[in-house]
Amino acid sequence: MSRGSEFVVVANRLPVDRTNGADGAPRWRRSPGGLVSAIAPVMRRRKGTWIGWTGAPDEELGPFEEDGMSLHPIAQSAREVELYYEGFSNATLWPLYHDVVAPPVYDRAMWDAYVRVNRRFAEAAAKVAAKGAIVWVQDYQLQLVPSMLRELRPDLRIGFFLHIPFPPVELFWQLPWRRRILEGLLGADLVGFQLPGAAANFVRLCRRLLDARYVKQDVFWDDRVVRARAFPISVDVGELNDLVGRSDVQERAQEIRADLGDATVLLGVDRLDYTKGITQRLQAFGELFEDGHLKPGQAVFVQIATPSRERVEQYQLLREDIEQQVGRINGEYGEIGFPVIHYLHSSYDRDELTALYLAADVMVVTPLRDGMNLVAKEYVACRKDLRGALVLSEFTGAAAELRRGGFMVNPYDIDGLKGTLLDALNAEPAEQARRMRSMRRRVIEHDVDRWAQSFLSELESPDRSRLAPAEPAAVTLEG
Ligand code: GDG
Repeated sequence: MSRGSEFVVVANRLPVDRTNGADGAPRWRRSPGGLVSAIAPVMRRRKGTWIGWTGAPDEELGPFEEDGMSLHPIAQSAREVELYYEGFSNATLWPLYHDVVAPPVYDRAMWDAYVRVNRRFAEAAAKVAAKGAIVWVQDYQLQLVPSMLRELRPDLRIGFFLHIPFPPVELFWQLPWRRRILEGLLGADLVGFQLPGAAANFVRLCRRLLDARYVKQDVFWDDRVVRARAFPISVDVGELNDLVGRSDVQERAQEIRADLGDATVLLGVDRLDYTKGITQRLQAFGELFEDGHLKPGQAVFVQIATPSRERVEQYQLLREDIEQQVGRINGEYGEIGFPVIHYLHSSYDRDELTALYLAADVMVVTPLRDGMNLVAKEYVACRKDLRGALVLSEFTGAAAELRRGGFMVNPYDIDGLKGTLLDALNAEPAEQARRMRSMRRRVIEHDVDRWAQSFLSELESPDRSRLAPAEPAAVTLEG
C-alpha cells in the first residue's frame, strides 16, 4: 500500500484544463494563472497530490499524473454542479461575501448539496494524505472541508485560504447555516485571508457566534489554536517578465495600438461578474463624451469580459445589461470608424492579455468588492517601461498595497470616477513613472511565490496549541 502524499491541495477545480488530442482522446494542459504556478513547484518537491473537479459534470475519472503533479479527480453530477457550484457557492456565498452587491439565494437543497460535495472532497483528502501530511484547502466552495477532514484524520496539519473577502458580522449573520460554516473553517490550523480586516471579521464572528475565546488573532477551539492571518495573494512576476520580453508579444502590442488609431487606450479585463463594477466604469466613460471632455477617436475603451458562470441568473442579467449599455454608448457617441467601446465577450490566452496590458495607457479596475484583484497587479508587473496609469477601486484587496501609486476611486461615485479617469488620462510621463515605480516595487517584492511560501511556513511553524492558556484573557480587537 502506498504511503500517501506529504502535501495535498484541495480545490474545487483541478489545475489542468482539458484539450482534445488529434485522436479525440482527452489531453490535459496546465491551467494558466498564479495559483497553479506558485503551488506546482511545491507539489513536485513534496510528491504532492491535487484533489479537484475536472469541470465536466458526471465524469468518473481515476487519478492521473500530469506535469509532475498527481491529480485526483472528484466527480460531480450535473445536479450537484447546479446546486453546490452554481447554487450555494455562486448564488449564495459569492454575493453574501461580496457585500451583498446582488441578493444571495438561501435554499436548503443547495446547502444539502454543498455539505455532500464538501464531504466527498474531505473523504478523498483523508484517503490520499500521508500520516502527518500538510493539506491546503482552497476557497469558499470548500469551507466545510477543514472540520470534516479533521474528524477523519486528526493527525493532519490543515490550512485553508479564502480568495474572496470575508464579510463583516452583520452580513454573515444572514446566513441560515452560519454556525456550520464557521465551525467548518475552525477545523483548520491556519485560516488565511487576503487582508487583515477579513481575519479580524472571522475572529470577531467566532467570538459573537460561537462564544470562542481568542487572543489577538488566535482562536481557541476544541483544545486547539486556530490561527487567522492575512496573506495577500499576488502574481507570477517571473512568468509575466518572460512574456513581456518576447518579441512576438511586443509586436502584438504594437499591432493592437495601430488598430486602435491614435486614441488613448483604456482597458478593462474581468470575468463578466457583477462584483467587478463594469457598468459603473462604462457609464463614467460614456459621460465623459456626453460632457464633451472626450471626442470619438481621442480615447477608446477596450473591455474584455471573460464568460463566467453563465448558467447563474444574475450573470445572465448582467450580460444583457452590459451589452445594452455598450450598444447605447456606442450608438450615441461613436462615429464611423470610431466606436468608443470595444467590448469583447471572450477569453484570451496569456500572450494576448499581456499584449493588451502593454498596449493600454490606462488600466481601469473598478470592482464594488474584490478579495484582491490580480489584473491590477498583472498590469503593474508588465509595465517595466514605467508607462501607463492604474485606476483602482478602494474596494479591492489590491488597494491596500497599491494605493500610493494607483489613481484611487470609489466606483459608486460616478462623478469622482469621471474626474479620476481624466486625471489618469492626463498624467504626465514623469508622474506615471513615479507612481508605477512605487507599485512595481511592491508587486515584485511580494509575488505569488512569496505568498505561497509565507502561508506554508506559517502552517508548518511549531504547533502552539500546547502553549494555549486554559483561560486565555480575551483581548478586544480594534475597530
Ligand atoms: C478570485 C478573487 C482574487 C481574466 N480573463 C482572462 C484571464 N483572466 C485572468 C486574469 C487574472 C485572473 O483571470 C482573474 O483574477 P482576479 O483576481 O482579477 O479575479 P477573480 O477571478 O475574481 O479571482 C480575486 C483571486 O481569486 C486570487 O486570489 O484576486 O479577488 O475574486 O489572472 O489575468 N486569463 C486568461 N484569459 C482571459 O481571457 N488566460
